[in-house]
Parts: sequence; structure tokens; C-alpha cells
Amino acid sequence: MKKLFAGIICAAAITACGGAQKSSEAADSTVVATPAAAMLGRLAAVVADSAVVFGHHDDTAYGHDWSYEPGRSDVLETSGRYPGLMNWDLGLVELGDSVQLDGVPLAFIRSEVLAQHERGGINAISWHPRNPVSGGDSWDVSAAPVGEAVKPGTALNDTLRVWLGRAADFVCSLTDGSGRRIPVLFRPWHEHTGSWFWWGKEHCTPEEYKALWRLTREVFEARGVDNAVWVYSPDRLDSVGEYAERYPGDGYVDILGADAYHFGGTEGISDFNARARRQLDGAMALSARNGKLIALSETGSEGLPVSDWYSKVLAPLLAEYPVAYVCVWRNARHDVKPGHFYAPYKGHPAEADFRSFTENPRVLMAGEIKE
Ligand code: BMA
Repeated sequence: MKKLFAGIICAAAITACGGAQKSSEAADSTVVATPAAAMLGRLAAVVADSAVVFGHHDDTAYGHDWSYEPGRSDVLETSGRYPGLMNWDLGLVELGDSVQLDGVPLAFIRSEVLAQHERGGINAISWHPRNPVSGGDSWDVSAAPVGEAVKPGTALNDTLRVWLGRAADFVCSLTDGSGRRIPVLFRPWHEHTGSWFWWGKEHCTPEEYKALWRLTREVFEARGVDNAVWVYSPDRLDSVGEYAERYPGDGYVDILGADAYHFGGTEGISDFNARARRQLDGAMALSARNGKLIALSETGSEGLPVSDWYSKVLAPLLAEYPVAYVCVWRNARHDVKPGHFYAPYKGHPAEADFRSFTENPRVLMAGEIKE
């Protein structure tokens, strides 16, 4: 089996945000892995077993026809198990809000991260911050703040640092019953090879984008975050080589992701495969140099018009690449955003196929990932 994972750095204890975290020096002076390093090791073991963790965004917050019903999950109801990974989004944390952009209270996310951790699952975090110049959302590209925001001494740089600090403090606040930090896969500034977000390709130079990433990691680490595994996630690429064009460097990234969606029904399959392969080939090429794990960090087919999408489209793609995890996007309530779902719900025609996909021993759900 190809060695995709090249060593885990055990960071020493650093100043913790929100109060002192226990030292990472054990009584016998052996250095204990940070939560992030332990999680990377766990994911490396998944890949070594030729397995893949299955994930779903906002899984226990709401589903096709419900919201905030304790214990409910469309994935649980269709597959019999919770997903191995749950993704959560921090959009609006930067303003100090207590509810994120899709209406999920941050306190709810905190408690669900713990619940998922306790059932042996993994958590991931994405972030759709507002545009700090226009005040619009992440998709508001009427102003291009990155160049100015990464320049030390500018007012925008001060704002960005405050915003990063708030996100860092939230990540730090994710702890278990003993006060130990829960590891999360943190995936900032995603899909930057497209131009739909204000940090996207047409709105900053490669150097400015890299500076944005580096500043993010530096602010997080200065605040003591030791539980974030950093995921880089380009979307569509013009060439395989473009994957690494805005890569901030091996010291800033832990996992090489790819966000690729299937658009349209059967007629969209070959386009999806071509795009996803180009991105995963880009991740593989970089991984061959630096030994980092790869992931399909966001994917899905909205509304699942191809009812055997999971076995016919996703599974063959996963079989070609040693991805540590795959995450599909949210199941919005049908009365809020009709047709916007990526995992089937009970009674949907894709249910049986999804169940059989999750029953593949190579696909890991919560409770099936080795500690
Ligand atoms: C998008 C859609 C939006 C949502 C956003 C952030 O892909 O699901 O409805 O607001 O992600 O979660």
C-alpha cells in the first residue's frame, strides 16, 4: 500500500485561548500528540485500511421535513447509522453572532460536535464569512478585500484578525467532558479556484490568497488552537497543475481536499467525473511530493436525480483514489429550500442504493472508525 502519510508532528503546548489547556507534556516527559495530530493519525489508519469515512453537512440539525429534533438524522433514518463525519459551518461567527448563516445556533453545533465525538465519529468545520468590505455574504464579490486585508497595519487587516480570532475561539471551545479539545477538520477559504466567493481566483492574486491562509493559521495557532486539522479544498481546475497554484505550503495544510459537485442528471456524469478526477489527480500529485492525505471534502448531486448515484457515480470514483473521507452537503428542509438535499431521506427513491453504499465495509459510518 502506498505510504500517503509522512509522520505526525507532535506540537508542544502553546498558549491556549479561553483558559489554559493541560500541558501536552505527560508526567514521564514523553510528548503527547495534540488532538489534531491524533486525528491525522486516525485518518491515516483509515486510508491504510483502504477505507473512507462518509460525511454529511448539518446532519443532526435538520433534514428534509424536520429540524432540531433530538437524535434525528436523515442519514440515520435511511442507512441505519449516523455518518462517520459531520460537517458544520461557522459563517457569521466572525461578527460575534450566536446563530450561523443557515440558522444553526453555534451552541447547538458545539453540543453536536461533542455528541458526534462521543459516538466515535469525526467533525469537520467549514466557514462562509461575510465580505468585510461590502458587508455582504461570502458570495458577494462586489468588493475584493483579500489584498488589503493581508497587509499588516491596514484597518482591514485588523478586522480580519478579529474575525479569525472569533473563529479560532469557537474551535478552541470544542471540548469533551474532561475539558480536552475535540479535533476538527478545519477547511477555510474553500473553493478558491472558482470566483463565486470573495476570496476566489478573480478576486485576489495567488500570493494574496496564500497570505490569507498563512495569516489564518498563524492567528489560530497564536490563540492556542491545537485541535484543527487544516484542509485545503480547491474546486474546478483548468488543469491538474492548477491544484497547487495557490497552495499555501506544507507547513500550513494537513489534508489535500477537493470540492466537486455533480450537476444535472445522467447527462452530467461524465463532466462530474472529469472535473473530480482532475482535482483528485492534482491532490495526488501534490501528495506524492509531501505525503499528505487526500479527501473529497465536498461533493454531491443536488436532489439525487440519478437514484443510484451513490453506487453508480460516487463509489467508482472513491475506488480510484485513497481518499480519507468524503462529505456530501446538507439536506435543507423542503419548505425552506425545496430540492436542496444530497443524502436521501426516508422514502426517497435513492434510499435503497444509499443504504447499500453505506453497507460497504470500506465506507465508515460513526462508530466504525478505529480510535
Ligand atoms: C450552499 C447552500 C446554501 C447555504 C450555504 C452555506 O451550498 O446550501 O443554501 O447557505 O451552502 O451552508
